[in-house]
Amino acid sequence: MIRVLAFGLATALAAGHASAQEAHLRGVTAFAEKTTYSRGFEKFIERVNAAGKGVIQITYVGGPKAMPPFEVGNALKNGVVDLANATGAFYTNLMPEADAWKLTQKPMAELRRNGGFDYMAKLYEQKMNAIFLARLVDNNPFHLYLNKKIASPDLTGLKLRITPVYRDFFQALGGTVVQTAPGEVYTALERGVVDGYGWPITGVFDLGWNERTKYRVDPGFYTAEVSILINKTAWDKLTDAQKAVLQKAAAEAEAEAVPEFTRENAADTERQQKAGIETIKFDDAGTKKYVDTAYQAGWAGVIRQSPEHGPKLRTFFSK
Ligand code: 173
Repeated sequence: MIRVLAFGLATALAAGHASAQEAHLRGVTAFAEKTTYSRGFEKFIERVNAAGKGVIQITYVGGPKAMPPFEVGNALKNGVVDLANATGAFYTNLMPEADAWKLTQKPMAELRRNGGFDYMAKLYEQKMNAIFLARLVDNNPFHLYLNKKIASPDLTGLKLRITPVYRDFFQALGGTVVQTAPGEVYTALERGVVDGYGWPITGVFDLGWNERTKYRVDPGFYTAEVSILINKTAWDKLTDAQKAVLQKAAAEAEAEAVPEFTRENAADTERQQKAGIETIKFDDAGTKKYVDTAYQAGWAGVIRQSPEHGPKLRTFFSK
């Protein structure tokens, strides 16, 4: 009897010991290290590593030097990395619906209440084997940057650098598009391979594109999305205490996104002006056509690629 008890106790201690071991996760970012769209993830890692001593620790693998941005989705899905900082446009090969985040007109807090978040979360589980932890970028409009002046929303004859974010919109206005990772934009501009590019209001200075940019078209359109994903197999192996450290850091990061980008949008708008980037504005009718086309072409693209889920997402995400 005592032997049986002793054995049981030893087993319980061993099991207790195993589950109390510090978890180690590896995280990669789809954007250059220490630039605008990696900073939120880097802060998240610092928070987790500070709060998670002895519980959970993240090793930062780095950015595009470690892994091409358009490969990050695959690596996360297959468990090559446990955590990824990426935008939906970079893994549309696995989940075309992820690009619809750009079209959200409601804050994440509301989407987490109205079912929109849960709907997307299910798609992340099914298509990416991933848990969506936090959206780190929101309230951060995209713009068209140009080196040739235009007077109306007509992009005929212009060659523009894109990702899936901008494809349907720029094509709807007559533009010719070429997809590149952010790391190739500078060279494409320098060599005149493109006449312009799509990018959010912030981050133009990170890789020196200001040196090769004459104009920004106003207003912006959509809102950028960059989020932290975790491989679901890795997630399922974590204890409640380990999950709690990630969830707390994730909730804090998501709550900070809107105020953070309100500040950064204003700062970078001013910085662009000081750097001599001129704004192009259309007349009222042109502006309306530009913005309406953005949303109309954007949703048409999402629905074309996902006839099953696109219309549903539109009802959750649109105002
Ligand atoms: O232009 C891009 O590379 C892109 O799609 C994007 C998305 C979110 C943030 C920054 C860039």
